Amino acid sequence: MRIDVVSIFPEYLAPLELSLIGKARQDGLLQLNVHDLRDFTTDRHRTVDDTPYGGGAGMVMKPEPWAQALAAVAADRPAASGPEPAPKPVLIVPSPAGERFTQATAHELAEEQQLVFACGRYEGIDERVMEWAADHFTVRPMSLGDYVLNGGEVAVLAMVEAIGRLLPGVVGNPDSLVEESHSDGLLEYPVYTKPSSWRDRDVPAVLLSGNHGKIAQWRRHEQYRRTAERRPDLLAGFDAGKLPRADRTAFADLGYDVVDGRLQRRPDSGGGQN
Ligand code: 6GU
Repeated sequence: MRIDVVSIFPEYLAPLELSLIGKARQDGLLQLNVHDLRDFTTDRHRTVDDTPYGGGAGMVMKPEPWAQALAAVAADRPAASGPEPAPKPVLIVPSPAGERFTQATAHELAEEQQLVFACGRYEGIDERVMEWAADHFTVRPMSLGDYVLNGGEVAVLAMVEAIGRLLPGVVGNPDSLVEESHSDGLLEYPVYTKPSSWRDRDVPAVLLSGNHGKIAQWRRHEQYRRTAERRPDLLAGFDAGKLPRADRTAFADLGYDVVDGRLQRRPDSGGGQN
């Protein structure tokens, strides 16, 4: 995969040289280039922003430096690998006004040949850039969640890590990708290591039992308990159609019944918090 990031703070992306993603770059699994938007300005002050039409607070990023930068990265793209022409690169525009970036999005984007990230600052990028870019890219404004960052750089660090670790060979043991939070729409179960007793706290006995069926069931039930407590919203999308009886009972104990293959919160189940 090839990734290009355009930013006015290229140094902000330095952590992408570390750890798993840095290793993937060294190993040639990921070709990642960071570009300084100011290199695509033509004025003496390397201006990238201006005041907003219609008034209001803050500054807006000017369109022309963005068009120059994006045209440059689109022109310098990987050659088609087969008889078909190379697909359009995906232009990801980090923004709290974007579509929500999820684990499913990460999987989808991990299949692409080229991703380009356009890091906005200030109040954002002139909207016409996204319209113009649609001729050269599949444009996807993306948000990490319902809070506001000062710019797209931190969001790009998060998205590149989430996508990069899904590329073949990046995570050493691919089994680690199977049993992690969100891989099955639920939160992950709690984990423990040695010593088995630590500061008067014992590891749950079932994990020391050697009974792999019991351990798998306990872990599933812990996933249900955690998800019901911390992220009850995720349970609405959970396929409860083929659950074993013990799992239905576990959900019943948490105040959820299975109705037409979906979990339904029992009205009288109290607690009040979920
Ligand atoms: Cl992707 N960008 C910015 N600037 N703020 C955000 C965000 C992205 N996701 C949540 N807040």
